[in-house]
Amino acid sequence: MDLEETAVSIENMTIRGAGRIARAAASALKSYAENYQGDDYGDFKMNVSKAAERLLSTRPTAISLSNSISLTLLDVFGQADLEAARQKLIQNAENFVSNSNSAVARIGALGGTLLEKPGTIITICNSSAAISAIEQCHRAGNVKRVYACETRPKRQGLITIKELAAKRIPVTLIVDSAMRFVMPQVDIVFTGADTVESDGSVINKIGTAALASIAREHGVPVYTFAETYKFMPASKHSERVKIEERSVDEIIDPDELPAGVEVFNPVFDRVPPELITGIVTEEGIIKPADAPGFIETHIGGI
Ligand code: RI2
Repeated sequence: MDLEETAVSIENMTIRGAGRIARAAASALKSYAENYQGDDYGDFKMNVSKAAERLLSTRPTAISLSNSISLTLLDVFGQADLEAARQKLIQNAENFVSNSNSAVARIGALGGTLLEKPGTIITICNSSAAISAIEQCHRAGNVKRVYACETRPKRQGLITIKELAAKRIPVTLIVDSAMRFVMPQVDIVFTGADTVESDGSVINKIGTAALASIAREHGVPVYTFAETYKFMPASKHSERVKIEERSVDEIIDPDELPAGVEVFNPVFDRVPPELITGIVTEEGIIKPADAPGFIETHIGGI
């Protein structure tokens, strides 16, 4: 897949999930650098920067995308010549992908300790980090059942049920509007994250804030799984990410819309820090209030 094909696949969500998007962007920049034919360092810098901008333009909300690009380009243009810059970029991208995969595994291991006895989990959308944690809870013998929210409009809950069923984890698919109905049977909420803002707000798939509010109403703890590169970097301290709006046809065939009806399709939610019990990172489990210090320590360099 060349860089433009990767960009289009991220845009149309063939490649989706904050972690996967981040790894795909790093890998696309790596291939771009490997296959770069020119010999002028200035042109290399300009073309790599344009390639990075194209990847950045694909989806606005997951900070994992811009963090992966920043980490892949870290110190690249300060190298003495084109070849050194190329090698630096390739090494950065390889490190990012390998660290990202290990982070998901480590988060799963930590998440596996959150259920101390057999219980019921509810999750939304499809998060590889949350699934990694569910799998570890299952290995510990502590998963009675997982409720998987369908996650309209793109229905990524269907990916979740397939993945859990393949691991023989008991799973029940529900429509999103059934989340309150089942909450009395739920012991813990597991969600992924696209971004953790510097005040500890978690940005995740639309419906996550409703899920967290309903959990709070029922006294059910809410854990979010977020690798370090899903936190806002210190350079963006106190900024908010843009919440992506996607097209009408994800919800309804535009030809079926009565005249004069508008459709609004925001695809992410901002979950306020007070609704989150803990954020599970590869560096440990933190409280949302710890986010500023965590960001300074772990992602301050970009
Ligand atoms: P992992 C997804 O976004 C979901 O919101 C999911 O919770 C989040 O990314 C994190 O996924 P989308 O790309 O990185 O489906 O844990 O819009 O796989």
